[in-house]
Amino acid sequence: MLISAAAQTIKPVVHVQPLLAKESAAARNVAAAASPDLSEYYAPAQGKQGAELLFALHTIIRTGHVDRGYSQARDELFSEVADTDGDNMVEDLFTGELRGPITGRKDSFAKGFNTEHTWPQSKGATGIAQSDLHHLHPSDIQTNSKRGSFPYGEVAQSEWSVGEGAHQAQLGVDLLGKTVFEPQEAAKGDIARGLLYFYTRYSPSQTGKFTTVNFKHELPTLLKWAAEDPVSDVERLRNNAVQAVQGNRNPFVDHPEFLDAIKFEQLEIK
Ligand SMILES: [Ca+2]
Ligand SMILES: [Ca+2]
Repeated sequence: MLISAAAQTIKPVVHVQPLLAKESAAARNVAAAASPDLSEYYAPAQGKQGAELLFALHTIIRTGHVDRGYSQARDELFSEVADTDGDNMVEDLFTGELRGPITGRKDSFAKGFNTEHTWPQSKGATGIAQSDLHHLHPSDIQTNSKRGSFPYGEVAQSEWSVGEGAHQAQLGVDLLGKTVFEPQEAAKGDIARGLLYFYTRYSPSQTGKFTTVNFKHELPTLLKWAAEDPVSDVERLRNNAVQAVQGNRNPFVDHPEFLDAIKFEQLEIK
């Protein structure tokens, strides 16, 4: 089922108009994604595990992280980060629906998109974290309002849904009776790695609103999703695009094995 879900996410490239400059940039990005030399970037994490590795990664990804403000971040999201193939068509995180042409945040509103904070603003995505592109995604405005600030999870009893088959997103209760939001199959690992990044980036330097109330409930599901929906080439390109504008990377896209080495399930999540 997961293989077919992944296959369905491969969409034909729609060339609205010849965009030679962007296409050659995309081609360079593909080459970079194939063999990025990140050994120096991750050198301080080498040989570490558990909480020690988590803190080493925190220090690496905090260093050089530039806050460009929320408006600029959303323009970067819609024009570059969520459009790594450069065709001006952008995907809804929750169902995979493609919309465009979109070249910035103003176009995105006109196409019914807004910006999903996978770590909700009400749970601590404020300040520099509000505009941290590693956890921001284009999303349909109505689906995003259904998600609200509920935790992500696997719905056992559905109350609302949109999309079909592997592209369905739904809201409902999980096996523990908690209301959760479940996205399309292809987004599950991406969301998981973004939230695990967010915890690693911000938990040691918490601000007033920061809370792990969602994250604690989500964690077992996030680790499951990260394993079931492995890192894709699009995610690698996205990671490069985010680094280009905000100066830091998602370690769990570059090195999924860090998740096993940290042993999140054995950490005390405060
Ligand atoms: Ca695109
Ligand atoms: Ca994926």
